[in-house]
Amino acid sequence: MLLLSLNWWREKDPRTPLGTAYLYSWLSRTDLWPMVKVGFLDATVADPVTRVVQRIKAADPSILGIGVYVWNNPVVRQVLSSLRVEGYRGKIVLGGPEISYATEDLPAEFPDADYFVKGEGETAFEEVLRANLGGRKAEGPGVFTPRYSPIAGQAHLPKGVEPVQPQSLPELLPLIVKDGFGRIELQRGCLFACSFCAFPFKDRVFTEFGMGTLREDLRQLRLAGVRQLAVLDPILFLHKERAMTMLRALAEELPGTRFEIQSRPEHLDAALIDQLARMDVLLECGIQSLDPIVERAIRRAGDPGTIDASLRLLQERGVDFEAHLIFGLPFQTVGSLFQDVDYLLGFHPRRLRLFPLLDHRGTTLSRETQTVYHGRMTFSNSFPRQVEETEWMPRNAIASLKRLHHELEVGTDAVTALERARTVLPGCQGNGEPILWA
Ligand code: B12
Ligand SMILES: C[S@@+](CC[C@H](N)C(=O)[O-])C[C@H]1O[C@@H](n2cnc3c(N)ncnc32)[C@H](O)[C@@H]1O
Repeated sequence: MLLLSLNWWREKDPRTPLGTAYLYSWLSRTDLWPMVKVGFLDATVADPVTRVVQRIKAADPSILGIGVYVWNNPVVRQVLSSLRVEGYRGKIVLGGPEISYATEDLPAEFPDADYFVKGEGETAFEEVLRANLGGRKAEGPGVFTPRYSPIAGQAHLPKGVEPVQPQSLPELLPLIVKDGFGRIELQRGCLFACSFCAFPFKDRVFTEFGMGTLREDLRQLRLAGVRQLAVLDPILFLHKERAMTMLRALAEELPGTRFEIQSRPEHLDAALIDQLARMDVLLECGIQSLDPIVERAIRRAGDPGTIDASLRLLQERGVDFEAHLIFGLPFQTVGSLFQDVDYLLGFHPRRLRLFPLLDHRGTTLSRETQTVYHGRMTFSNSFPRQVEETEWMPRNAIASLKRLHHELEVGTDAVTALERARTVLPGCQGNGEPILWA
């Protein structure tokens, strides 16, 4: 069996993403292990399709598993159709967020696939292997053949059962750590339902992994030379006591390491910020918008007082943090966006990031663009589908904001980049009276 990843190319990324590494580590603990041979084929979306197809054909696996994400969706389709044209007869299994979030259109979109796995891949992929070995059709939660209808519902690990952490397997460490950089997942899912977000897994099942093996897993990462660790979880600070235990474990087991951790500022408190200040941390604060009208529209409400207090404390304690905003959201004007920009710059974040709204398939917002916002929001047709114009933000303003986005991403100083942007963006001085969100 071959696990193919088609990655978004970045120099620093380890060769194998955790999505497929988790499938391997799970299978390694099942009774199937002696009967299967698993290989990774890690390529990037920039690699020529013909080369990827050649490599798959050379391995000639009986099962080919692919993680489908927004950045590789069109490439996966090209790879699959070339593979079939070239006579590949093995079973093709697709999983990942683009599959988890899709609906009835899947068979038409990927006519060459044999199975679609929605949700957590571990047990569902195991079922596909068992079925293949037993000469039967795979079935069960989250496993669909193209003819199965409806393609709805997701696979999850049974209650109380946790995934097998890839860092616990020595053979995986060189694949998931590169030049001292690695990633770790400490919980699965997210409890929130922000309308724009395509966070796996769609049905909001949320599991916090137990801490039984945490320290040992972190020690393995230290032995593998990790000096920079990205924690993938969006709401790590939701439960403060647990978050504090995790932070202490990270700090003690991986001394001298820089941690990249996501947080909604409203989930932080003084004790957590104190602990963060003792560590080498980059906190990635997803703000998205602080305009109450926009927040209501995207189902993202954070108490402004708590957000303000957290940002103030982060600044005071010298914790390095990024602030993220999205532009092109429903009801968001240029004035509203810049009100947020100016407010956030007051806390001197290490980096301000402004993302163009992406229309991710299967999200509430994507559905709304076909209903309540029909004709009021326009997106590009290429992947990922980016906002181009909204009733509230003109096309030329969005085009300028995309240039600003790129400038900020390549590290242009925020104040300089924003000053330039302001000269071409009408309405960026705010909607009138400054609103004190706090
Ligand atoms: C690491 C990461 C990246 C890396 C990419 C790494 C790479 N391999 O190329 C980087 C930093 C480059 C990146 C970039 C982007 N990312 Co990103 N990223 C992530 C992140 C944080 C972690 C992925 C991960 O390892 N998850 C942990 C594993 C265990 O979960 P998983 O991947 O979903 O895998 C499980 C299942 O999906 C399934 N599965 C996965 N593969 C397979 C394969 C088979 C065969 C089967 C059966 C099952 C299966 O089983 C796995 C185990 O249960 C996720 C958020 C998250 N926490 O998941 C976002 C996420 C994947 N990214 C996302 C987005 C939108 C982006 C960007 C477009 C952001 C932007 N605005 O530019 C860019 C892409 C570049 C571009 N401009 O197009 C979205 C994807 C939505 C989608 N539909 O694909 C996510 C979900 C974040 C979000 N909430 O919006 N990203
Ligand atoms: C990987 S996401 C992490 C999101 C974070 N968990 C949060 O609190 O929303 C990183 C950033 O991508 C941006 N982002 C997420 N979904 C987006 C979308 N649909 N369109 C554009 N940007 C998006 C947000 O600014 C977010 O903070």
